[in-house]
Amino acid sequence: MARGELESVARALVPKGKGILAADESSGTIKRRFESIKLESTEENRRAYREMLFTTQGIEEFISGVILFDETVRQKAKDGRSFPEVLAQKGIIPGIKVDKGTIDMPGFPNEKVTEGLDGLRGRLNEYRELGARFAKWRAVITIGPGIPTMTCIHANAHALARYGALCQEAGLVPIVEPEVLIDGDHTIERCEEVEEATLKCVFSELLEHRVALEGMLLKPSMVLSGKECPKQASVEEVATATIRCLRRVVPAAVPGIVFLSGGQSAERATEHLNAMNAMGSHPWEVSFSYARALQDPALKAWKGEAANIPVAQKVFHHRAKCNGAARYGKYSKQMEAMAA
Ligand code: 5MM
Repeated sequence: MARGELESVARALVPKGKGILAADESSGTIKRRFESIKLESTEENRRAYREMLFTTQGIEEFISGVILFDETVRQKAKDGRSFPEVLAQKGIIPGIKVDKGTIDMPGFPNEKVTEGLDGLRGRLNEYRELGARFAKWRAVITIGPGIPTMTCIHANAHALARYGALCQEAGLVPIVEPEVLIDGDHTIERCEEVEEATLKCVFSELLEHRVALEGMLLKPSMVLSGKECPKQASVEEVATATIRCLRRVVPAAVPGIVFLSGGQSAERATEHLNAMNAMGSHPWEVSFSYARALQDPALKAWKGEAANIPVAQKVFHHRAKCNGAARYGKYSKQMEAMAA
């Protein structure tokens, strides 16, 4: 894909009113999600669940792209169409998670590095053939006593840049996801420091590796108080700190920022996105690439039962619509009340 095409796919993923559905849970993660509804994680249950999400009527009004997992990109809907075809026929861009998960970083207790660079060039070419037009790689940064170390931040930033360059070579838009975890009792101020140091390093590596910033998207975590922090920041404080931090370190050449939800409740993730967009215009589009915050209520409504598909799709449509409104800063609690 020429550079111009990468740029137009990147921009097509972040139009006003829309964002990305992350449905790229790997086998271990989807097993944990299904355990919460007491459902066995069989290949057919995973397929049926993804079909329920992807065939929700009208979802394309709020969803620009969907990130798939290796198994899902090869699966089919009941009518025989592959999932990438189902999505593309709705005008939704199919994407693919290409990292192979995290491992403990040797010599650096409680820190992680992401694997998956070996053989990546070949896998990217295959995913493009299967219909993917963008990709995603997640790095994990943990806050704790004495961590993160700059060595861990640097190792992860380097891998993200290598991945980004390979994606662009293969004609796939890279979504670069450095997740600063919400786990811990750290303050929002500490989170902001770590987020800033991480993103500074990530963009320095991306530039070193000649990744075209116009043809990529950033998927960061928001600047939040740690889950166990006694003082939880308000919605306004989170929005202000997150935008302040991103404005310092994310070049305006990047077309969009697509946040992960990272364990926030579905409604809180929508409120935070809304508050950021209500602050006014920003150098980049401020959007979403949520997994749990889009899916959790629908998963609970579905419970693995075919009879619950209509209600689960209604719930999923509602969450997508709320986040679509948050893209304009026009979400309100009334939207939840009306749907309830
Ligand atoms: C952080 O996880 C990403 C966004 O999801 P949330 O909005 O729930 O935070 C997500 O794309 C993530 O990468 C997958 O759901 C899980 O991936 P793994 O590789 O951990 O199964």
